[in-house]
Amino acid sequence: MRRTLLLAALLGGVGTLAILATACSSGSDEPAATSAAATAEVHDEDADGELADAAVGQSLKVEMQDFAFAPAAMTVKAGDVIEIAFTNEGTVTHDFTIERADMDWMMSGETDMVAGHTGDDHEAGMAMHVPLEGGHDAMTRMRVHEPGEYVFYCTVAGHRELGMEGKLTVQ
Ligand SMILES: [Cu+2]
Repeated sequence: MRRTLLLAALLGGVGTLAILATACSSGSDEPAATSAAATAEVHDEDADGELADAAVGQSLKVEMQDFAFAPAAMTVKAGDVIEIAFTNEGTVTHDFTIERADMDWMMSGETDMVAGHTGDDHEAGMAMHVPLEGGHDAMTRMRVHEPGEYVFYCTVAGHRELGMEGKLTVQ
């Protein structure tokens, strides 16, 4: 069932994601407070291993801070595999979340995510969700299919308002 949903999301693209997003209890203009509902399964959107085996087109480093992202603006190419090394340099838990995008992503290599979280928050309408405790880090790969401007932010209550928001430009 779960695998079918994820596969449908991959194959169906925007339409399916929109349906999943409709099921999300939070609107796009307010932080989602759904990360606690993360399932116990390991994030496995890349079940066929395609992202894991693909050549990396660009490597980025993103710091989560109390309370900002550095950098707060990134530009990548549509269809490229982007490897992002996340580090939470802050003292409290933060996350990197993209709510709506036609994209694939996966944890790659050593990850150090918040206990009980796996980043597999698709049912909550999130396209990508990487929660990290202070001082922890994670390697990820992602690929956004459609050019456009996407917002990323931290879903922890109040953090977005304090400045934890940024822009991902996909060309
Ligand atoms: Cu935060």
